[in-house]
Amino acid sequence: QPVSDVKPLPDYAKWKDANSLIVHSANTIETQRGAVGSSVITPLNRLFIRNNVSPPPAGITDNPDAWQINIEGVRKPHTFTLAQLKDMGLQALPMVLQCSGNGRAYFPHKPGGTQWTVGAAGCVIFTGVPIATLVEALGGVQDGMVYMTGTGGEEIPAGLDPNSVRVERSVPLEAMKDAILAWEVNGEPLPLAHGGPLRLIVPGYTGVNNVKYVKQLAFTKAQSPASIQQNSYRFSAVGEKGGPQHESIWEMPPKSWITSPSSPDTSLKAGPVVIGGVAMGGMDSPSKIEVSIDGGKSWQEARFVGPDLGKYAWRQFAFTADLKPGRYNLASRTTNAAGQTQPAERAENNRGYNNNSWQDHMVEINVTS
Ligand code: MSS
Repeated sequence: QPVSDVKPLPDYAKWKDANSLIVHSANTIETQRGAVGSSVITPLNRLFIRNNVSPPPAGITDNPDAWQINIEGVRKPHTFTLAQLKDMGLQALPMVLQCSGNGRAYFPHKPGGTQWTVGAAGCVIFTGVPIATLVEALGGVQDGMVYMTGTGGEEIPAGLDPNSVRVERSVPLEAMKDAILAWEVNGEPLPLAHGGPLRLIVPGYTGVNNVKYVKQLAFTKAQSPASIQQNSYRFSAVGEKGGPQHESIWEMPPKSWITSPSSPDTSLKAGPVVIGGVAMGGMDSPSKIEVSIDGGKSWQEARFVGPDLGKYAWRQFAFTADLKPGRYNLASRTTNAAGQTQPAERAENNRGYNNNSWQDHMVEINVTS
């Protein structure tokens, strides 16, 4: 990006590594394609940030153990402090956190919203208490509940949403199975930027469903009335406004992209070139990864580089190609353990959600003698 476009990091994210990031705005910060590294886990100082409204005051993370959360819609509703949650159970969850709008920049109809390329995603380890454990301790979910609804801790500025003062998301009840309430990420107390002191984590589901600064977890009959649930994050046709009649953005599809070489203007010398990237499987492990150097005409199987940290994590891959001088279109395509393969075409939709097209994510390189 030209130097004049470089925006400063906002105060709450000053500790991040500016050289690895693209700052779209104070609340939308993307990881550069080449800054992912090859160690499975994304360092926190390079992890993307997305806030729909400004985060709450930094002071809320000063005394994390005193943070309170209400659990509703169970037989014995209860308010816990974070200190109490810490004694109820412990689960570490390596997983991809990815914004619903990651890859929006590649939609030809130019949807409004942050023009994320590949970097509104990272793979991190959240640690917290399994929600299933809490629910069991509280006598189970009340009869007739179909959704799990998380309520965020910041206030939506007046006038933005007539139906809610809080960021609220509902997911199908079945998502509870592997979900946790997390207070730690990559071994550190959860920072404000990523939802500290406490965050709802729903692995396999897009970023927005992972409610930060969570102050209430409710099992509900209906989805939250908040606009972020009813109107945005829905699959509507291009040109059509989203509404409750459209499918909500929940589960992530399989996806991969090349992270090195990372940019179209990378100039490479002929000879062996290691092509690297990341592959995620969505709701199942990535089980196969292929690379193409001819824009998808032919494919060859690449190998996974790092360990398998479970079905919700991504895996780095590598493929060594012996390249003669010329121009190449590099692409990658993953298949998950359920047999779903990343498609060539994106699923068109008005707001530019869930882009997992391998075509859209190609990198064109120039190899010289
Ligand atoms: N939460 C809250 N509370 N608020 C807000 O704003 N956002 C979303 C999630 N959660 C929010 C929440 C989104 S949208 C996303 S992506 C995520 O978050 C991000 O994360 P990080 O940590 O990275 O920042 Mo899209 O689908």
